[in-house]
Amino acid sequence: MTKNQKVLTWLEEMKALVKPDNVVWITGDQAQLDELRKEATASGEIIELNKEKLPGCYYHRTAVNDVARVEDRTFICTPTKEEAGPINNWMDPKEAYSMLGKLYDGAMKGHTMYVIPYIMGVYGSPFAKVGIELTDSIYVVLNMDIMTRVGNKALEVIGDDGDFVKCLHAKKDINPDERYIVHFPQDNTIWSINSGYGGNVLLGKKCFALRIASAMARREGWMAEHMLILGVENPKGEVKYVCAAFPSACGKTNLAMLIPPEYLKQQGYKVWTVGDDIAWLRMGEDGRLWAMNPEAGFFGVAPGTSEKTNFNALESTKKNTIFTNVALNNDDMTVWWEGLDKNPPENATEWMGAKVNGKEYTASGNKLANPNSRFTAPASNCPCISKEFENPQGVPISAIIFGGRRAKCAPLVYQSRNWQHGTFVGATMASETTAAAAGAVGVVRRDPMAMKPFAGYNMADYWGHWLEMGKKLGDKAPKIFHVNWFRKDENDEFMWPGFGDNMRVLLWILNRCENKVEAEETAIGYVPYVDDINIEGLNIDKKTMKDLLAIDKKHWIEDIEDDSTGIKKYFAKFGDRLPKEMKEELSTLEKNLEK
Ligand code: OXD
Ligand code: MN
Repeated sequence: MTKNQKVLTWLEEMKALVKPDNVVWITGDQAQLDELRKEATASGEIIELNKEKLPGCYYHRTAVNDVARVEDRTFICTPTKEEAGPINNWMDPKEAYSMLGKLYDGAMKGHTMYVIPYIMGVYGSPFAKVGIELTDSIYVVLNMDIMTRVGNKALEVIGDDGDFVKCLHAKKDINPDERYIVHFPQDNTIWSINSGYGGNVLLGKKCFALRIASAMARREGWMAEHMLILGVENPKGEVKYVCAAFPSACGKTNLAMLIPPEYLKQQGYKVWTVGDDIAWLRMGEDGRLWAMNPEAGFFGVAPGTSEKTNFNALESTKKNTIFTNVALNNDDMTVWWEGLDKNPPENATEWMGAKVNGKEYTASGNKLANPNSRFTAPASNCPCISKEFENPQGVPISAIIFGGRRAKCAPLVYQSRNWQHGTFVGATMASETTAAAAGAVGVVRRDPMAMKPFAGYNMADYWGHWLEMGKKLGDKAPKIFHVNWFRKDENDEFMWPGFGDNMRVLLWILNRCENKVEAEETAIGYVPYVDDINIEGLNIDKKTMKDLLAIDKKHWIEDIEDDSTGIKKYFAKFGDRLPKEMKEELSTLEKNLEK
């Protein structure tokens, strides 16, 4: 398969450790993947869905104890704890290898080990990187085939001597007490054991493309970010690209696949999706920041996805898709989840495998699909996939957008004063839980750049790296913005319609990038003048727009000072490693708020 001695030596070591019965190389050949689909169907690991309605689609159920990423069992094993920083779990690398070595010993006895060479990024791109995942799960092979570019091409990329990220996954007994997702950034190595859930086992995604890649990116002078990438095409046919980082459940996939409101569609505006979750960014020869989506598919949350909320995501799942932990409609072998439509199938199997009358079951408040049930869909299925999706250079970025769920604090949109201030805006990003429980006001969780669970090294150093990148990019750096689609009024109602109407805000952002619109300078940055966000066709008046854009200094001071979640308290965790520029930005904000 390959003459690359680094691959062969590692493979022998891993074989000696996990002791599989057989070893099968995944070549990328469709006939081989078809055989694996047949084998997994015969064993019950996957179920084939309706051939007419969902051609090439399969269904899979994970263990009930294994339905999400496990952040408390995710480790960054840098040589020192300081390098991993205060918000990552850390283990000494030697101890981790030794402890996990015992768990892996013989873990694949009686199983076949699949060797999956894969590319993160476009084949032929100088910015693509290769990983090899060893796994005893056909489900993993089939998902990796959708999410990455698998097969011999990856071996071709590394040639006889190139490096790769070493990924080892064994299902073992899916024992949650011995489940570990462990990263060794200095060795480009990932070890995952006792899980079968996507985010823990599709090692190209969060483990490689974010945690390991963020550490590589720092060493090599680029950035690996938890960001969507989209293009906005104007009526003249010019396309401008933006990246956006939002924490989970803040609408990243929805924004990436947005359908413009009618008045803009009629003028000829379009949105093109380049990526919905991860962006690799680097400085191009022209000095600008360029972004590439390292993935080839979408691993999207199913519940809440409907024709209305995200038509393009739903369309993407109509063929060659794997559904995990949704509900089955036994009458026609299709799938269902909460929020798809108002008609739960009567003859259903819920996500844990029990046959139920779906109508009665959901009427009693039960959920047919797990709230974190997923679709794994090829990006090529997406009706609005960008024609630059396969461009080996990626796309040039005009704006970076941070966002969170803030009922009160952040206005609908504002622009940072410059890259350093924008880095501070990202570093202090937070999202609030809704005030559903009695007495509870939104609980703020800090999630810097939406990377809290994904930075492969000390977050303070990661901010330092952002500042470095800004210095390199100089005045060609993208402008940095913050949005908040989730502001609420005094009746606890959302004030902004969100979804496609977010395009109205994107246009203000792009106009700012091109100096086409003025803005008001405030304590926190530049805020739109009320008339500069188009509200044609919306059920919103000027007064609401004013409120959406208002800055209440009291809330901002609380955000800095709060005893448990405030910025000061958060920054203090990082001690001396906190870049001085972040301290400067904090005191500027404090001074501005005092005025
Ligand atoms: C996530 C995901 O958990 O994209 O952020 O799956
Ligand atoms: Mn994500």
